[in-house]
Amino acid sequence: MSLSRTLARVPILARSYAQLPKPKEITVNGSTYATDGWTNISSSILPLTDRKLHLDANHPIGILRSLVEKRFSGLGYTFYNEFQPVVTTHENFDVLGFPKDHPGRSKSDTYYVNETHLLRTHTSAHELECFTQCPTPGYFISADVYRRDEIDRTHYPAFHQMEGARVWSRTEHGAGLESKLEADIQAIPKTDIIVEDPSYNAVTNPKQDFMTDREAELVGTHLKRTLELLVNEVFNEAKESARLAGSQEPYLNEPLKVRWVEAYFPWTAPSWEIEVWWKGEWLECCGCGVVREQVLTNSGLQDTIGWAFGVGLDRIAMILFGIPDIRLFWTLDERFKLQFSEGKITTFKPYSKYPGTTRDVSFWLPLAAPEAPLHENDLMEIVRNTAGDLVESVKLVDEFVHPKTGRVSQCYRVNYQSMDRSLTNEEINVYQEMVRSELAEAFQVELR
Ligand code: FA5
Ligand code: MG
Repeated sequence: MSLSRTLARVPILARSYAQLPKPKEITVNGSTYATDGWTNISSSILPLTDRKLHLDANHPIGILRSLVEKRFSGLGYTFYNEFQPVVTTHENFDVLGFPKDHPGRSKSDTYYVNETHLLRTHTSAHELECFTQCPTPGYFISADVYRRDEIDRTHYPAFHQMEGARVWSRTEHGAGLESKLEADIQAIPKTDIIVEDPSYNAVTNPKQDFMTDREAELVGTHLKRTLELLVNEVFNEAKESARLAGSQEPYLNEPLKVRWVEAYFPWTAPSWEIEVWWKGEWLECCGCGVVREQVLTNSGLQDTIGWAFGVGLDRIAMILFGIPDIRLFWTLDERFKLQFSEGKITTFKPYSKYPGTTRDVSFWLPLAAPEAPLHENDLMEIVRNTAGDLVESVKLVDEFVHPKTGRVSQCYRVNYQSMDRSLTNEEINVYQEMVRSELAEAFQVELR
């Protein structure tokens, strides 16, 4: 874009979004909602809710979804892929037992449509309706989810999750429940993955009282073998695709290794995360656990036991397809899109590498906390609303307290880098100036 065209956009963009009168209504995926003091969905997020990348059979996210669904078809699961991203706070938080003061509920972490509706922050928001209506013992849900978050190569405010769950009814199986669980575990296809599973800790990660020790052990084992199968399928495909692309890196000859780590989620107990050993690092890719009785009974399932998990698809797809930056999933550039097709795992070939340019913004925070104190996610949002996907990352690089005045100074470094073209210094300066004035206006910081 030429500088004159960039500048022509400035008067519109440079008006502080914090100062703009809020529209009375907001339309998301064709449904209109009244706004209120909670509304904080920004103009840069709204269009993403229509993209449905997980349904695009030729997009890496859609290809990954199909790969997993194919592995699990015929094993007793229903696949749900069409849920809309606006859900109620009840579905996203209350039903799952999130405490009222859980940070996930705050306006700085979550995009609210209004006080009662929000953009789902995870696919677990659909557990209630799936447990209620699912005709098979298990289900998978794939969907786009939204979180106000930091900006870097592996974090983006919109990403994708795949939820899985499986239940067993005590009423249906009666005294045969344990043998049914054992048989279902036996029926899971075997893998030769190496598993590190430190012994179960009843104190730090206890089972629920409504389950016997044996039931908890069997449900946990079914969950673990299922996720190991999923990981095995996906990461062996990733290796195969790297080999086909000509890679001879040593990790390709190592056996696949995972480990189970204790975790906490309000609606499961015990809870775990599975991590995969990948190119010399443990990669966290999924949270899971044995579903709490309350969630099942809230969904009308009496005397039922089961498990649930939630996998982040984007970081796995980055590995599977060799994609270096999470923003690339959202590009409309044909040079990205044309590289991928249904059912095929191929390694991404960078079509260009444009250098990044950094700019620092330093400021003093107000001494007395202003009405809305500056949260790091607010700053991320201002930068993103101003410069969109031209922002590769934003990092706090310096912070100190003035010894005499007690004021806090912060310095953030913004890396501007386009995925599709070279940026000029002039246009970066324009964006940076807008970021500075937005910050000063919205948060009363004193620029330095
Ligand atoms: C959850 O979202 C839970 N709903 C998972 C769950 C489901 C637990 C069912 C128990 C039962 P968590 O916040 O850890 O958990 O996110 C799950 C995965 O999403 C992470 O492992 C990670 O792979 C991915 N993820 C989280 N934040 C981002 C982000 N900003 N960008 C890309 N991927 C992300
Ligand atoms: Mg996590």
